[in-house]
Amino acid sequence: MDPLLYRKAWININLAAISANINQLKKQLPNQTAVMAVVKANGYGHGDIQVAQAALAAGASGLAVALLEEAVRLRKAGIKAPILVMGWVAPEFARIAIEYQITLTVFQVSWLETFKQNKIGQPLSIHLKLDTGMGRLGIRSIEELRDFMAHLAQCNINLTGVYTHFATADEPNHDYYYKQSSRFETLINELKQHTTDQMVVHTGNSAAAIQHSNDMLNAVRFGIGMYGLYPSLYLKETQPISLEPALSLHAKLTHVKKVGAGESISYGATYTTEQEEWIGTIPVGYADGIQRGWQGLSVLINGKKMPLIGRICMDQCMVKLDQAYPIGTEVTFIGKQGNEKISMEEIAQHLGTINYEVACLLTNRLPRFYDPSDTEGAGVNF
Ligand code: PMH
Repeated sequence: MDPLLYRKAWININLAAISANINQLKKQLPNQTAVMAVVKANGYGHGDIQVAQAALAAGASGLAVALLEEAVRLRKAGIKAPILVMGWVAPEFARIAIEYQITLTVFQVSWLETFKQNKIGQPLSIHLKLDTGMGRLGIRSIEELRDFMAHLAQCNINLTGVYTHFATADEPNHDYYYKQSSRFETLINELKQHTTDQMVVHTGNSAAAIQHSNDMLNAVRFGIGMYGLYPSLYLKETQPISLEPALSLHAKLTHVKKVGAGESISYGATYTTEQEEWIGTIPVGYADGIQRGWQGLSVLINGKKMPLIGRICMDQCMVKLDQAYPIGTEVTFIGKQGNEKISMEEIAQHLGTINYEVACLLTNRLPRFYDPSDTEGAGVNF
């Protein structure tokens, strides 16, 4: 069903860009390294099901999410590819993972004990998480690993993969990356003493996949780069790979007026006109993910940058126009108009955050469109 579009505000997702980004990475990776598409958090705000389908069609061999809920949602949408849940899932829900053929991330002996007590008939597939320096989830020492493997032997579980996650792979200095890599190797060597199972061994996120392509073992977990966004400003500047952003965000002016000098705009009267000015009203606000911190950023109208002025409201915000424009004139918050563009990175810098957060915080109130004819707003008629 098409989303309702009574309000003139929407997101375009260019799925061809998702495919192109996967192909760019694949060109750089050794043949034996597969791509897992990371589609957690509603595909970083881009739409999990649509991105998953596009990624699989472009040659991704599996999917990764954070929550069991996210994995089940993909299965219910008819997606058959392997899905890894990277977050911690309570052992009580292992039955759900088995029912939907979803792979869980496991690394705790206590987890295995609860799982064993629940006496489930069919085997569960898991990937073992090793914490080599992220300090978040996973086994850290050889002793813990031995203990885990001893308990695993008593469980109806297939160990189908093992992985770690890098904390600094997006940086120019690789020291910590190498420290983590070497810890991983030590733990993997120990693991091989305890099992002969065929496992998918994977370490890399986008940054590691881009900067250390030849170290990437059996698979990479490609998140931010798949969406055409760089994992850090350093990688955006150095561009070791060419990525194309998939998301653009647009709206149409709902009101245009001329105000006299010395008039204030929006809550708190934080902006006061210095002279007569044309002011436009746009029907998006912080409930759409355009946070109050966006005040002072620009939007594109008529191919030109114009500043958002005054406080951003819940559902609306105001822009200073360079002239009168008709109601219904297109406004671009993220993306291109003519020769100008506004990137998620520049928004993130203004907000003091990262592009990941800008994308993930765009709420579901903004409808997403995937048809290529919509990518220039052409398919959106009002
Ligand atoms: N693997 C794991 C375990 C992750 O948590 C993430 C992203 C990825 C792969 C993909 O990383 P990329 O998007 O940089 O390619 N996780 C997060 C996070 O927890 N906070 O920001 C990104």
